[in-house]
Formats: sequence, structure tokens, C-alpha cells
Amino acid sequence: MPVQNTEIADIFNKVADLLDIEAANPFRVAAYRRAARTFRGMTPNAADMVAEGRDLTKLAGIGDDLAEKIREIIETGTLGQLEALERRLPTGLYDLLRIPGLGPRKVRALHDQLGIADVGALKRAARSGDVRALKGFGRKTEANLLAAIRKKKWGQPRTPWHAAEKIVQALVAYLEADDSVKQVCAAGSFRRRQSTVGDLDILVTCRRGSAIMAHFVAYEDVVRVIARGETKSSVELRGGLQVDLRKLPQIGYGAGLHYFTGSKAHNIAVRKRGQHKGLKINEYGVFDNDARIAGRTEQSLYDQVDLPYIEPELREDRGEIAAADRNELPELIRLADIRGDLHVHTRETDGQHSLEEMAAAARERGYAYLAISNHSASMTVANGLDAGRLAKSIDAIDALDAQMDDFKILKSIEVDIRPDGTLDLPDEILKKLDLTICAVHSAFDLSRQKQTERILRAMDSPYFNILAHPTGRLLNTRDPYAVDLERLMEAAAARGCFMELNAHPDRLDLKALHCQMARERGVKIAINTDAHNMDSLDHMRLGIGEARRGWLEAEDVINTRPWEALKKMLPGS
Ligand code: DGT
Ligand code: CA
Ligand code: CA
Repeated sequence: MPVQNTEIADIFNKVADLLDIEAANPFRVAAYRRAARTFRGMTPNAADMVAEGRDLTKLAGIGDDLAEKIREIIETGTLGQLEALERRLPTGLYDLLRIPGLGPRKVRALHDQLGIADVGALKRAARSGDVRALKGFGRKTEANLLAAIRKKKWGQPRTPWHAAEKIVQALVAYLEADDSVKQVCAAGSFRRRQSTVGDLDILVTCRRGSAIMAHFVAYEDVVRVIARGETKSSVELRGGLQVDLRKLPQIGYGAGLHYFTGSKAHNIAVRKRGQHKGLKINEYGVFDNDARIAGRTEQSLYDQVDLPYIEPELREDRGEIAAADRNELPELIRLADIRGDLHVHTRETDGQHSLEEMAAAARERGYAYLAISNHSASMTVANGLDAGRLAKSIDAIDALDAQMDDFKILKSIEVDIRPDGTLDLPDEILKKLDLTICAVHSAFDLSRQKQTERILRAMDSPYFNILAHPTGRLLNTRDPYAVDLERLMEAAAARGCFMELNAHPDRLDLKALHCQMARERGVKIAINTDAHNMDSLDHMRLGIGEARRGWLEAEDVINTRPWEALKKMLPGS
């Protein structure tokens, strides 16, 4: 497989981290981080773009220098600059940077003054009281660091689903190319659509005497064979992801698929239900006194415990078995239910494509409408719109909309919620919009109470419609800010506001558990891509995966409705 965009993003993030610790020019550091973000959110492979001779400097934040580095990564798989930095600085510092409360300056102090180069060393130093003696640390910081280290497992970060999907697609195609293979399926957390996966669990059925394990370990991206057997092998792929391959007999395929799909908690609950009926359920089948009575399909297994089929996304032992028992499983939302995207950016601010291009791309996906939600003025780094520029943008949208009779372009804004809870644009301009998306982009470190009050105050505005990426989390890079989500949901329900499920691969915010919470409290969700280019409109399916894990039905999601119906749900119409 060619070098993936996420690998490029990881390399740039590492360069930024180490430059940061070395106290390099902050603009230079920011440029690497911006480039990393671009690649993380981008669908076409940079490697393919280079192969096709396309100009990388057209991408957001990529100049000549970075374009050259990208070519180096694509050709060699690494970056000389990063290797030089890693020779100067120990790589354990990456982990230190991820500890809440440790910025580059503090990491540098720990390294230079105490020789601390990894989490273990920091833990020892903090325990023996050496850390508090450093300038700028103190007793309280030392205690907080110890608590943070205890709370979190350190090691290989989990792989975002989006990145795992590319690996799965390539590997499944490779396995299917083997003549002896009949079926291939990726089970485990990947099949359950968890937002990140720890490892991949691939299942195959084959004709007799197949050489599938030999074929598997010969895959070009395998860097290490961890175990190799007749029915199970494990390998490590380039980038560190582990893959377990299991060969299942056809007769027990459904039982094996069910077992290795998990979750473990769901399996245990189903097995218990079997036990009550005197049945034994395991990865080989369903048995009544050693006689196999089911297991060829998953359905046959559920039949034996008197349950309807339960979708993989629901298998977390979070109430799905009781709901199935009552025949009250949700009818999960599908991609085809979505009629429009309410949060996309254009070149007007920090997007890559024009209004016309984004509208055409949305139309191509079968949508009936698209809301243009560019940033507001206080997002200076994103070239946010002030009232004057927004007014011009409104005119441009109206003009284009007038030319399209079977498609609606909606006037919206991703307006900043200022730290004091006011919105970043005056009411006179907000009232000219079809809807608003309101977002926190600053002061992430307010106390839980202040952060909650800030957003509640913003919701008091009659022009507040949708709370964008409600917790601010970024997978593997930024923890959610502290906020009382239950209070926000209560307020949203009372005021007729909605919450976003932001489908950007690094966000997936609201996460599934919070979607379930919103559904229970009667708060409707908008699933939006936050696309900054045409291709990223396809991230909608990632949002659908998270929404399905969160039990959402089409009815729970506002942008499954035709615009006329959605419009009636917005206050003031
Ligand atoms: P991950 O890899 O951490 O993202 O999560 P999973 O769910 O893919 O977990 P993994 O790879 O350890 O195992 C795959 C599935 O195998 C898991 O979802 C359920 C099943 N499984 C593994 N160990 C056990 C077990 O001890 N008991 C039962 N009932 N099932 C297990
Ligand atoms: Ca797994
Ligand atoms: Ca596994």
C-alpha cells in the first residue's frame, strides 16, 4: 500500500512536537500542525496525487517546502528532518507532551534539568519529589502530573476507524485474491464501528488444505510476524497496527463471526442467556449437550436465544439485549437517509473549494440541500467572516440558489461562542441566515461550571440553532473540554436547539454514548461533515457509523428531513 495521508500527518505532528520542545519559531511549528490537519482530514491519497502529477501546493497550508517534504515521505516512507530531530531528542518526549498540563516548555525543563525522557522517568521523579523543585512546577503540578499518569494507559495509540478502514480494504482485497479463500470479514471493534480500533480481527473461510496463513504473512505491509499457526496468525503492519487472522470452519462461521465481533460484554450476556436455556454458546457454535444445533450464521445463533438479529454497532451490552427482548431495537439510521449537510466551509474562509463547487459536490451525492457554515470573525487564523463579508456571502448564496431549482443552498455560519457566552456576530446579521451553527474554539480550559454557563448563555440567543462539535475532543490529540453535557442537553431540549454529530474523522463529536444520551432526552442531532473540500463530504458515512453506535434512527436526526420540514423545526419560522 502506498504511504497513507495519516502517516504523513503523523510525521508532521512529530516534527511539530519536537520543534516545539526545541523552542523553534512558533509559526514554523504551526505550519507543520496545519499541514498535519490537512492530511488527516483529506480523502484522496497524497501519494496518488503525486503519482498523477497534481500540484500539492494547492492544498491548504502546503507551500513549496512542505510539498517537497511530502514527496520525500511518499518516496522513502520517512523524513530526514524528523530522523535528525529524533537523533537529538529522545522519542519518549512525544508521550510526555500528551500528558495534560505538560506543554513543550515544561517538557524541555524536565528533560534539560532532570534528564527525564519518558513517562516512567517522570513518574519516578514526581514520586520522589524532584519535580516540585523545578521552577514553574510546584507541589500541586507534581500531584496533578502523577494523577494524569495513573489515569491513562501509555503506549501505542489506538487507530482511528477511518485509517483502519483503508488498511482493511487493501488487506481484504489481498486476502480475497487467494484462490482458496471463500469469505473474508473484518470483525472486532472495526465491525462494531468503534471510533478507534486497538487491533484488527480478520476472519476467513477457505477450501481445505489452503495456504492462507502463508499468503497472509507474506503481505507487503507486514513488518513482523508475531505468531503463525494453522488457524490463527498475528502480524504487525507498517505503522504499528496489529492484525489477527483466524480461519473459521464454514459450519461455525456465524458463531465465530459473532464471537470475534464482540464486544466481550455483549458475548458474555448472550452466552448467559443461552445458559438459562441449557445451551452452550462459544466461538464454534451453539451446542445442546455437545450436539451442534446452530452457528452457521449469526441469525441462527440469535434465534436460539429468542432474540432478533442485533446490529454489530449495538453490541456493547448497553441495553441492546433487553431492547431486543422487547422487540424495541432502534431502526438504525443509514447513509441514504441523509438529505443534506449543514456544516461545510468554502474558500471564502479556510475551505479549499468555491461555493459553486461545494454545491455541485453535495448535489452529486444526492442531497437536496447544503448549508454554507463558514467561520466567524474571531477565527482570524481561518480568515473568519465579519458582518460585512457575511452580508456579501449571503448575496452570493442567494444568487446561486436562484439558479438551482431542485437544490437549496442555505445561509448559515459557524459562529464562535466567545468566552463570555456572547455570539461573535450581531443579531442584525444572524437573523438574515437560515440557521446557525455555534461553536467553542477558544478558552478550552475554563472550569466545568464556567464552560457550561458560557454555552448556556449562548443558547439564550434566539439565533442559536446547533451546537457544533459539543465537547471539542480530537481523537488521540485533545481531550474533551470540561462541560456538563446533561445540563446542555436539558437546555437544548427546552429551547429547541440541536446538537451536532461532527463527522470529521478526528472529531466524531458527539460520540456514540452522548448520542444515546441526547436521544433519551429528546434532543435532536444534526450529522455534519465540517467539510473543507469536496471530497470530505464523504465523511458523512463516518458520522453515520458513530450515530448507529449511538442508537440513532432517521427520526432523531434533523438533516434526514426535507428542508421544508427542517425549517419548521427552527425557532422563528
Ligand atoms: P479493540 O481491538 O481493543 O479495539 O477491541 P475488540 O473488541 O476488537 O477486542 P479484541 O481484538 O481484543 O477481541 C476481538 C473480539 O473477540 C472481542 O470483541 C470479543 C472477542 N473476545 C476476545 N476475548 C474474549 C473473551 O475473553 N471472552 C469473550 N466472550 N469474547 C472475547
Ligand atoms: Ca480488535
Ligand atoms: Ca484482536
